[in-house]
Amino acid sequence: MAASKLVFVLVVMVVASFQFQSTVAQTRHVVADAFGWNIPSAADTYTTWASGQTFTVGDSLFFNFTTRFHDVTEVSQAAYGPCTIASPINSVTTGPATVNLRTPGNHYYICSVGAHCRSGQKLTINVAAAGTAGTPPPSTSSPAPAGSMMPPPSPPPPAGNASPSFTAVVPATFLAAALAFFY
Ligand SMILES: *[C@@H]1O[C@H](CO)[C@@H](O)[C@H](O)[C@H]1NC(C)=O
Ligand SMILES: [Cu+2]
Repeated sequence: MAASKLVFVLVVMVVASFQFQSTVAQTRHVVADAFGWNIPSAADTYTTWASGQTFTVGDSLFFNFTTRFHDVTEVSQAAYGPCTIASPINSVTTGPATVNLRTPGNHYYICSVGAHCRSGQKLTINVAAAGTAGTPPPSTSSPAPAGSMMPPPSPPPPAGNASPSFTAVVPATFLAAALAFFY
């Protein structure tokens, strides 16, 4: 029957795309979206952007800037606050630049050109270890505004389970296999 074949094909496609997402979830974060990596007009431009992102080892940051006008300099936490550029961890001077997030924890990026960093061209992010989805970095969630009609966010999955892909993918695969058998 045509309709049931269509349902089967749809189920297989959904399952296949879900498995792909679960196992190869590497996000490319375009820093500040269309604004790119420039001197912001508001001091909290990059803080606000980062608070809406979830960073995981294996992801990358895309800093869109024009070579010689800006750079991406990774610094220590101590250097980040006062915008010290004396002992950078790493610096990329050619833009646009892709920075791969290889280690978990906090990372600090500034622009070392002129007084750009002190003007707010600085970004700090918290990178979660790979395979720890469900344990979001601390202090990224904010309470819903008073009077909001939005339901509270759903609780995270139980802590300590190996990975979301196991619990979700195995039954999905079984379902797809069962359907393939019957159709
Ligand atoms: C980078 O920024 C420039 C200037 O805003 C923009 O024209 C260009 O499309 C951006 N490039 C990418 C790859 O986002
Ligand atoms: Cu700059």
